[in-house]
Amino acid sequence: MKIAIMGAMREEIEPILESVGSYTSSDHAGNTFYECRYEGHDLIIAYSKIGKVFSAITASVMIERFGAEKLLFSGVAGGISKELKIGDLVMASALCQHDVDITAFGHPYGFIPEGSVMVDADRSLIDLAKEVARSMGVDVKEGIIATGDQFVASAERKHWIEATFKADALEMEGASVACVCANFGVPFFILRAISDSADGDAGMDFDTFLQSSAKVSARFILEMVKRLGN
Ligand code: 4EH
Repeated sequence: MKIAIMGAMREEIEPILESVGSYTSSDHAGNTFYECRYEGHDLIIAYSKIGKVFSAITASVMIERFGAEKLLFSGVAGGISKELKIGDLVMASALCQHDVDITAFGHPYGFIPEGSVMVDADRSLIDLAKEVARSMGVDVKEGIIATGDQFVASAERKHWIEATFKADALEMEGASVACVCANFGVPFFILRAISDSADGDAGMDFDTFLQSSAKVSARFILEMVKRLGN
């Protein structure tokens, strides 16, 4: 099976590239795409750059040009839920765009006509992740991930996102990737390890924990690939 693995930042895919052995690379639409064989699968790996627009481009290219049949996202996130500490894993059950606001027309926050506030992730990939978590002896929380083109470093904004969307974690790419995959009919899975708590300390914590948390997420994603059937 052709499996896409994407991140937003170079740091999020570097631990994956380091683990897969040899690969080839090609440039397209502003990204570099890495291809390799791994555990009986064809992998296509890339980082998009930060935010909803760049991540939507990359996911679209992985599906349309490279023929990805499933897409796994690996990266870091700001924690909202008190259960999520730095280094903990969270997988999205559903994702939303916290920065979409056409409430002036009577729509709820996050809603775009002919779309939906929440996009559900693939149930069988979530179930697979639960099995992988059990066999690795690690904890993965399932929750709502809110996405927006903002690095959230304020308790006030974080609490608004929590109250409005019941979100457990936030980041800047998951919902756009989810939207692309849902519209192409490609099953997707969004995994994040917490790098900060999206409050006043977020900037400093992020710099401290980006690399270590990115590794936690990458390691788990590769275990999932090993368990994916053909
Ligand atoms: O890709 C962006 C990165 C931050 S912006 C979203 N990623 C990390 C997840 C994330 C996040 N998103 C929003 C972790 N913590 C977050 C938070 N709010 N508090 C960035 C980072 N470094 C350099 C430049 N931009």
